[in-house]
Amino acid sequence: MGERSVDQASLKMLKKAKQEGIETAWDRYEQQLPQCGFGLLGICCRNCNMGPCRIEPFGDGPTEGICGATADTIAARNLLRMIAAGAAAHSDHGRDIVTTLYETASGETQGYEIKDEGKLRALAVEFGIPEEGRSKEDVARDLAREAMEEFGMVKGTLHFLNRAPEKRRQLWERVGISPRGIDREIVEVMHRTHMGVDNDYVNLTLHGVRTALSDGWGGSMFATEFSDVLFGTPEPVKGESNLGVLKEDDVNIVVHGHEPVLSDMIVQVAKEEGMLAAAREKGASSINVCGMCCTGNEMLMRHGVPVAGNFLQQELAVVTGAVEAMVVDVQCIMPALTQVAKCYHTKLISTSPKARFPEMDHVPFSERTALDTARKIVMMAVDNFPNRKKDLVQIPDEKMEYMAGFSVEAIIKALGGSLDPLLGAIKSGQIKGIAAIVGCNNPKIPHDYGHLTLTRELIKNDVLVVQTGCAAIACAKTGLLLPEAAEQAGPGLSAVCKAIGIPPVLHMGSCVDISRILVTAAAIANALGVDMSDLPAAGAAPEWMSEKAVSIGSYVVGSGIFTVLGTVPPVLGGKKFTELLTKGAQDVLGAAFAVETDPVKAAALILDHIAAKRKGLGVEG
Ligand code: SF4
Ligand code: MSK
Repeated sequence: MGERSVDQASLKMLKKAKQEGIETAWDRYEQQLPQCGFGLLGICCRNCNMGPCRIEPFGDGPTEGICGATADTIAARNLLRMIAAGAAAHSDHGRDIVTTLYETASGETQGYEIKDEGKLRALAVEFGIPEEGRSKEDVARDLAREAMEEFGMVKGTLHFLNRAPEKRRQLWERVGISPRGIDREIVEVMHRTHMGVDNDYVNLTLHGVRTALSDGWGGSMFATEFSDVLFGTPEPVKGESNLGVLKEDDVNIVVHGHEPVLSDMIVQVAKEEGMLAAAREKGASSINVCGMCCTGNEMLMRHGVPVAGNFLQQELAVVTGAVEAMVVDVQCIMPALTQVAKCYHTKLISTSPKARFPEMDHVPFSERTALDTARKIVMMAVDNFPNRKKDLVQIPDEKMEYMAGFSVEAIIKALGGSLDPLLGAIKSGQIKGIAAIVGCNNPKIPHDYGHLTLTRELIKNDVLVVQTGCAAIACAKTGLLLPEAAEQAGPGLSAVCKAIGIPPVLHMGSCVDISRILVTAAAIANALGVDMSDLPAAGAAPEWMSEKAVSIGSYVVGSGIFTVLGTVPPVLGGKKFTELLTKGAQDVLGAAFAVETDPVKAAALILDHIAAKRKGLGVEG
């Protein structure tokens, strides 16, 4: 696996980048080698100015920081801060969506409407908000207020915890990790990890899980559910993926980041006749809006918008020379884009007050003027079309059809109105279990190799795979998200997919939409009358890189689901802490982490785990 990517389109663009003297993340990764051993092991600390301190991992140097903090304390504190950052990112995204719903219901936004009134009313009932005989705007305002309070709530625990099985909720209570207000848990991480506060790695870990749970069952779940209310609950939809979706004759706009609030408007505005006429005037045939990373996932789930690629393809999209504008919001946007764009004509446009980039154009976005802002941005792209350096344009041919849009509601609909057919298939052994494969790309692993190998191994063994984020885009690019991919599945899974007309790999959305996976797992556990830790289910992040992934992994394990990481987390310097994450957690949470960089071996671990859980449920075979 000496190649940088297993994706042909990316390899072509990497070759082009090299010819044109462009550095990419892979080059910069190589420049970093060898990476700092203390950092890799998680045993350097900068939490106070007596430091920085580092622990000598081989015992022939300091075994404690200046304050006496041990390797386990330092590694645990560092991981907790990663969880806090990840949970904050997801939850701040969630809060923005909740705020947009509130402002929309108050008539203060431009271009938004409540698209799924049914879901709005169902959520209102769930939160105990009267909805009968009331306008959807009144209900939405009350619901959004209630949600806003959950971020900083002073009493009680998060409402969405009620969706979890009784046994899981009791466990959280018993262990003392039922999450309270989302902001509170994140603040408490920062307090506990301050010099001289929580120095017990076990106690720290428990709070880390609690904080992560406030993301999965709080911030992320709000982001997903309220996005559905505002933009519509996804239904199966077809589209195309990979860099080949860029069009030679069109104005190409790539929307990149995570939040759908602006990109949804850009998709809408790019279809306006005035915009299309302006594009024609500049010599283009049309306007082609494509997605990248999770903004792309949000758009493809609801509109079937083409997706140009996943995380490690962001620079490569610019290298095609065919992108008039890359519009970014928040998260996973490489600052290196500004250097790459200098060699082409691409306009990079930041839009969030939270995410500015030196030398990038900034068009401030506000929900109150969303349509106007979207029009301004689309016009900037249109005006940039004549600036294309034609000799630098090379769009790879590679593109592939996908089927996405598998919200929980869409899965239940595809199953004929209830989860029963899925439960029946699991009990009979046609489907052995369910694996969630999620997360990023990371130049430490050949791009997409981890996602594709693990997914293929699992479906071949009759494990239904559900995906989000960049993992899902990797599979979209290879046709694994098509019903025809059932041919690559084992006989049982293949038969189920063919009978229902679904792919063996279900795209459930963006990173925050892992909350959809939690809801599905909880519903299955509830239907079987068991805890989530009893399910023949597993999580995996074969190519993860972001702090959000640390939070995700922690809430998945905290929800009782065994999780395999494909890149090594910075914890190994804390030996007892690592032992806790990979073994001890099993006794407390009913699930633990495994680290396995070889996706074939990771699949074997998951298959063994699923077999053991099937045995536990008495559904062997
Ligand atoms: Fe060193 Fe302790 Fe300060 Fe960390 S908190 S930098 S280990 S003295
Ligand atoms: S975009 S968090 S690289 S999955 Fe959600 Fe992809 Fe990971 Fe960002």
